[in-house]
Amino acid sequence: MEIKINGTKIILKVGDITEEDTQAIVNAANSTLMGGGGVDGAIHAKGGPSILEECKKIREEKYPDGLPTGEAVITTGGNLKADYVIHTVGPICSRKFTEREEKLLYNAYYNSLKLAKEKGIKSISFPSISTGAYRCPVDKAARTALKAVIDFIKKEDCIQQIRFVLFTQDVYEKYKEALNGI
Ligand code: AR6
Repeated sequence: MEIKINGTKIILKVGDITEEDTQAIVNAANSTLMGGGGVDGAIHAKGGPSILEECKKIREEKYPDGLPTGEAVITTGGNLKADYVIHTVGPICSRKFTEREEKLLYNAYYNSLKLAKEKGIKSISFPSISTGAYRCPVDKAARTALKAVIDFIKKEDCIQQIRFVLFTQDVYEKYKEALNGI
């Protein structure tokens, strides 16, 4: 499914984000930036060790205590098709989704897009941040994700294409419902 708002195409698809050929892909990382499971594990495994080296440097130079939830940083894409990986940290929901989790998740998407804009990135792919290991409810997380993206592109027309690359049909359907409801 796809829609166009303000010159930016929003695309929802089922797929593996590590295969995307957008200029940047977004990693659902954790504060350590040292890798993990899920999307994070897949990105580091396919992208190779240079991504981790850059993450270590970012930790040393800018975030010795870890990347705060809702913030974003950028590395190159190593061996991936994408030129860049934007690493962000979503909230740990453990199934609850109060205003606090909503705001932090919103920030994770919005700050990733702000960083993409600063780097002149024209196309970007997002996974469904925080809905795996961090257990945010997918329907609510989908609405927040789409709201953040749409708010951003209503203000900025710099990014041409934003993809949501969803791992399963089930998650895809939830995003589709959320987009239809906006
Ligand atoms: N491509 C697209 N989506 C994927 C892929 C993939 N290759 N692999 C998994 N997903 P998660 P989180 C989906 O757990 O909830 C890590 O250990 C997955 O099915 O990757 O933000 C980090 O290091 C789910 O729908 O991210 C953190 O510690 C969605 O991506 C923690 O998990 C997000 O699942 C972050 O947890």
